[in-house]
Amino acid sequence: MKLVYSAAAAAIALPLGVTALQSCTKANAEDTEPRRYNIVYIMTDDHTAQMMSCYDSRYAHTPNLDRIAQDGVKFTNSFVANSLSGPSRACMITGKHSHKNGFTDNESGEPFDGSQPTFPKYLQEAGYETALFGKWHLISEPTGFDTWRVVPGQGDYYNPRFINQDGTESVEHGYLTNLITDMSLDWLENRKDKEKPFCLLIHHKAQHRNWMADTCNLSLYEDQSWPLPENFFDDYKDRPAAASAEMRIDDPHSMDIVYDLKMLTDTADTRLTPTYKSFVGRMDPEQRAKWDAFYNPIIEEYYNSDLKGEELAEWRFNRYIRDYLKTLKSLDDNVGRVLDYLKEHDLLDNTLVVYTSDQGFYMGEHGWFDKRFMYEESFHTPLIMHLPKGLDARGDIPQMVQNIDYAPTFLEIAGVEIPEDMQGESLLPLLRGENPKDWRDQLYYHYYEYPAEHAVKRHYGVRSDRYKLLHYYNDIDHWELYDLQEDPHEMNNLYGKPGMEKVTAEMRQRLKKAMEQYDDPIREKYPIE
Ligand code: SGN
Ligand code: CA
Repeated sequence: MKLVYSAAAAAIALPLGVTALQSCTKANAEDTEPRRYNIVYIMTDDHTAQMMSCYDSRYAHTPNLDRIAQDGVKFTNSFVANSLSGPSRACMITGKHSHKNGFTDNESGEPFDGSQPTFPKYLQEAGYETALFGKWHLISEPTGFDTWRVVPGQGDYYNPRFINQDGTESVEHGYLTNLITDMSLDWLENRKDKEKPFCLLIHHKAQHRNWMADTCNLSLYEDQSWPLPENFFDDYKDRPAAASAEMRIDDPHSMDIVYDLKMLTDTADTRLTPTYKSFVGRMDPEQRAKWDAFYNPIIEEYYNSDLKGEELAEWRFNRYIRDYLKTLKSLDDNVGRVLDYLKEHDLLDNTLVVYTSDQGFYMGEHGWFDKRFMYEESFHTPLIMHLPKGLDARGDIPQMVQNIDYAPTFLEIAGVEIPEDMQGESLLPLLRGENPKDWRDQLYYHYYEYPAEHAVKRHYGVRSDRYKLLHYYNDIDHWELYDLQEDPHEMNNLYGKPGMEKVTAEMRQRLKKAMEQYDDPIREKYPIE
């Protein structure tokens, strides 16, 4: 059910707690309305919490992202519903799990049904001005935005193509992370009706594969190296789906020496060499000269070194981490530009700034890169927010939240009634600093893209604050159970182990409940007693 915003209607329709947004003074009529905060939603791609210094200090230094967390809030238990780009974006924009919004995977090529309700559409109806810039990845044209400009598919890091709102395609000169920010700030600066509240979605391609840094950042971090994560050489015991995945950093078929690690030679002929050549082929002569000047000595050293075994794995891991960090430098700088703009224009007090990613990512844990699994690293996604005046939470928020929660949160902020069929929960009580007693105590997950690149089998599962139960299905029928307290890296599958009967039965009931609550039709195929 939709409700077009009107101050009177909102005052009646809003849940009780929302009155906390309103000032207590009766003198000012404006104070009796909910504050319709602006929303700046920055979503990156494949940016994982292990690579943000406010979450994890081992690798990255992200001062601008840390500013958001320091002045605002950091969700320490933030998750996605389906750890893959398109599906994650569809969950986020609809507030519904994949089986409800219809966009279950990237590779089937089925476009997102843009005629369905989404939070930008509700916000538009409520008088917000809405805009989207960057990666969209839902195949159909964006709907619900007054202004949009998106990249085709995954987008290009260098001199990227853009799809314009009039259907034409154009190429911009420069580096994508800078360009998406330029467009976003330009839109903020030149908005037609500055009286209207706005909702701006800044969707970066960074940190997606193949981590091509801006030329100005290429030489960073070369003097640093990091040890392999403890479970890099995971034997995948009792985890056949993990064993058959194709995402190991030390597997040349999965992580390509040319495409991913940039070791191009005249005779290179790997699976992804042609794609890499097309990417570097986008550069202008000056960009290319800087790129080659940086990589050529490393390429020469690599092919002369004849590294093997663990030494080679370490070398590959460190090149991966460095490229990721260099790409991240642009991202952090550009988030800084947005924060500075909002500050300089006195918008921070009236704007909710959200920073998140379409999912988490593996940085060598289990030997992997990529995502997809319901294991913690890719099920998690970073979520930090700078809160406007009137929302008083600060510091870490430990409650379990999921990307289906963003849409209802934004609606509640705008004074729009949350439609009954939205499956997420508004985060507003948490942003007000409350500790709701009845907050959810479990999360549901369902991943569909198989057979496909990286060979991660279909699975669904439930996570409580301590345990996780997963079922891999389709061409396999395999269950896993983890005690996250005792085994945070999920190395020890307890399913079917003696002594686990009670926990298993409880977790199966939790899964059954979650599947019923979210009405996932897969439960008819795999009923739980
Ligand atoms: C591309 C990548 C994959 C990645 C998917 C999905 N291959 O296909 O490594 O898992 O995107 O990523 S590449 O050779 O094209 O780089 S997602 O974030 O868009 O879901
Ligand atoms: Ca992604």
